[in-house]
Amino acid sequence: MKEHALILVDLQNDFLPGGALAVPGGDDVIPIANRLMEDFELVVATQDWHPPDHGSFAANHPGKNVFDSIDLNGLPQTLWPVHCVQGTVGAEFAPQLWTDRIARVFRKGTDAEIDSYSGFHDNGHRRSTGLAEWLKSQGVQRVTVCGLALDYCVKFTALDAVAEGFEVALCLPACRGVDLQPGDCDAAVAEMKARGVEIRV
Ligand code: VGL
Ligand code: ZN
Repeated sequence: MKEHALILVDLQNDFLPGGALAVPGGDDVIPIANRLMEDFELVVATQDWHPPDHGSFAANHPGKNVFDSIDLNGLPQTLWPVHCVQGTVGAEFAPQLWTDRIARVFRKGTDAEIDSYSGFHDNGHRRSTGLAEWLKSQGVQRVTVCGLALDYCVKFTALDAVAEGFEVALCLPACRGVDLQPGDCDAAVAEMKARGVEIRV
């Protein structure tokens, strides 16, 4: 039997309304994610987990503003508000999330020098979080991805899952995006679809 896992992406306080990098409607996905977990034998979660000196924070680049684009150690980097700092309330999972159903948590963005949108690798594909290796060790061949933010961490996690050889579905009702530019979310969905991700609506 093909094991099918659910990957919950970054369901953390800082991405919910009132958080440092609030995704509009981010709180709507928590009850949907809770219900979705009941359909899976295996649930994993990613957690954005930055040190305070992380290079993706605008505050760490004097003269730069939030949402500016810079070169960070050779990679294009959008600058974000300080968010998901290790050990802070903002980095914790949403209190309404049924975390007892999560078998393992994979933290990312822990290296100050490079960001990590995907739950599998950093943005330079330099280091693995161990997620792909662990899923494969559990016999997983198919994953369903959902969470926050659709046009960043969800997208890159789904695309990396395809690259790792998994069959990938996206549960769109359990995602919300940033849409820094209008249309970003639609473009993200189109890109995932073009790369073979099954879009479930
Ligand atoms: C995310 C921007 C910065 C995400 C994380 O979870 O989509 N976006 N860090
Ligand atoms: Zn982040």
